[in-house]
Amino acid sequence: RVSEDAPETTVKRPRLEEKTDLRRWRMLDEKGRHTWHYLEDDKAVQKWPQSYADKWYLGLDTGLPTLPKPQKPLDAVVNGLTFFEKLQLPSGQWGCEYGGPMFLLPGIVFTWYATKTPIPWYVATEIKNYLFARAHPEDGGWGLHIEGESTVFGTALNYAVLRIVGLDPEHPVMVKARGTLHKLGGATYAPHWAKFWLSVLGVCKWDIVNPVPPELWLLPDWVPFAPWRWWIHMRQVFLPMSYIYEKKWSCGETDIIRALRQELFVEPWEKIDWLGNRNSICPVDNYHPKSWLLNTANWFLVHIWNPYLRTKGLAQKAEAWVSKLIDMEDENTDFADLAPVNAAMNTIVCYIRDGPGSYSVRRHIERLEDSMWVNGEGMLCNGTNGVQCWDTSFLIQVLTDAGLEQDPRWKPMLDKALIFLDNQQIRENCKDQDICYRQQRKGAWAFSTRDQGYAVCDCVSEALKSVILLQHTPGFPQLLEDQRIFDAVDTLLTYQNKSGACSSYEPTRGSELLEMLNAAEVFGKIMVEYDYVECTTAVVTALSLFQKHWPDYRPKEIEAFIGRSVKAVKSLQQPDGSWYGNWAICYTYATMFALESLKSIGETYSNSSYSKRGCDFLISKQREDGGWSESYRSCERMIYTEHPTGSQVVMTAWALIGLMKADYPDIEPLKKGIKLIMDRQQPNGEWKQEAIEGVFNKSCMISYPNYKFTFTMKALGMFATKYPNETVV
Ligand code: LAN
Repeated sequence: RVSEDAPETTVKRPRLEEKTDLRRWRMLDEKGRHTWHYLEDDKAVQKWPQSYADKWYLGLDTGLPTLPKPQKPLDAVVNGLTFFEKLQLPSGQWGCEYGGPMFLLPGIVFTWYATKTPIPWYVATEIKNYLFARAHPEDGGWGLHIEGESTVFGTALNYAVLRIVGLDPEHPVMVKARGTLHKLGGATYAPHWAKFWLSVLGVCKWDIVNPVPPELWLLPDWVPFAPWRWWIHMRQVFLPMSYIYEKKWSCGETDIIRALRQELFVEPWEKIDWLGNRNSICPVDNYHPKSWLLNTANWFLVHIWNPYLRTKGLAQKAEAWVSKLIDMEDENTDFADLAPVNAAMNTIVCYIRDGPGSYSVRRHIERLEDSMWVNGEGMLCNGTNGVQCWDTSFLIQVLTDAGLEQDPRWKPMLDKALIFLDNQQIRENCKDQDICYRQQRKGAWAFSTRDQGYAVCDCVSEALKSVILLQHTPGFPQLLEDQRIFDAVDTLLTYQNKSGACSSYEPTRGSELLEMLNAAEVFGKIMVEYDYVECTTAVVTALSLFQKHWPDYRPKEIEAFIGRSVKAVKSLQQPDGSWYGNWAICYTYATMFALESLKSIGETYSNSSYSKRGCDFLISKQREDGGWSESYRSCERMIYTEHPTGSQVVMTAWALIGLMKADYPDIEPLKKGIKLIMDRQQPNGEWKQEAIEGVFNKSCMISYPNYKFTFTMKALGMFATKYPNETVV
């Protein structure tokens, strides 16, 4: 409909080069906030040398030396730490690429385009390089995530990104991608989110977007499907989407936009039946088909509500409330926002509402940088603004598991890591917590940074364990006084679901039936919080550790919490003895956690049928070479599936950790697995990247590059403390 900007044909196209000089990229770490900078000036290059971490992220030679060949598992841990220590950043954390999903970068680039934010040539160039590197080797399209098959979602959006950063439509990569897109049916067959973004660009007409009614936000809290009950990621995306949908806003029409209208579709653009294609979706994109209920609701909204029933007064009221909630999200996160999906959309809302050049827009644009990442392939967008608190917590636990926490060799590294967690603890609740439906967070840690400020129960737990473990190690300072530990525990105790299990950001607030309103099509299980064995275990183990040191603090509640949680973990066990993993791949990951939960109440292989069946499951999946090799397909299909490339070190480490937590009695399978991890270690102490490790929403994979250090070393370290005399060579 209306475009609020004057039509313009002159948005400057970025200059595009073949490549940038990777030796000029630097990652700036400001108290955990990381941003990438390209130094064009030679003097600046000299003044700010590349760190080991920069080189490692960029796939350049780090020049780190060959280390003595490990004789024992503990030597391998020491070698791993010697390497990993060099990657620690000044603030005390380990930066991390967090790529995988292929729908994040488009949101950022479209937002730059819609807000007329210039794209520097080195950014445009590296985005192009990344997308070239990640195009499907056979058909040239892009999928939902880097290992997935080509979809309309991935291909239409990333094709548009490439055009915006300056690619010519006749470039062979573009021709190939376009061919694949057309074979899949073209952009009329895109899922909801893609139709939304393409309408923001003005490549689609808004009629093709299924309704995103802002009025839902006016529903009273008691309504079973009121948005405050939805999983936080869904409601925080729905929020700005509903605002933009309401405005039917599209950015200025340009040559590129006009060209995309011709290139992305199979039909002539002028003849497309926009309204009639709202529900068209390519089968490969349609992981979670819309329910009859949602289809009926959409029909009602489009054909009855919007034309006949909707009043202007109600629409304005809804818009005002949505706008206020967006402001609260921006303020609570200093414009970083929950994740780059809603951050991009909130930026557009501010651009529409506050105008170009406003503080809100400028600050948003700065903050979008926090999620950008550069690696040897090019520039991508991370799933969050980093993995800072999460990875730092695990690294600390590597040392405590390996019994190395008192070794002065690692003291400086651990001191810095502890200082990082000290700085990153969230000290206050959101001031408008109840109005904007936020969970209590005082004393908590986020997955990434305190600025982002979203407590996640397992992130709180892992950080809390790490802090307690270090602060009880002689020689470490008491940075967090007891009250701050109690704050964390108080917050953790708010996380238990009725079932006894824990979820991620909040206890479950709505029924699973809400999945009938899942409009995204490409993801499963997104509408509400579910019971997660991983998160539950983290909380159980954190509370157990806390109780050992502070037996008099809320003892009854903690005891009851743990008892109910472990019971819930047991009830989540599958008939084959495994557990389904929601946040990494898949049965192996979750079974590791479940066995740890059981161990925390003293149940192990020898005295618990749950533990024994979990171990037997893991053992049944061990391969000839001693490793484990589960594939991301397990998450989608919900059946254990092997990865075609064979054993993976991270997967092997998870299985071994699970078995060791369960005191699995036979050392032979453990030795075989440990040997595989040791054999894969490089002479300089690092491990190479293998298949993708993480997942969310059942269908989308995400990378955890630091896991190949933290979990491998944890497995080796646990083995070394359990069997100090075993050499495994
Ligand atoms: C994450 C990353 C961390 C992850 C763990 C802490 C590992 C997990 O145990 C709990 C859930 C959590 C916090 C999690 C939730 C979903 C996230 C934020 C992600 C997988 C990273 C990216 C993903 C987010 C939803 C991506 C944006 C996509 C949308 C569908 C909005």
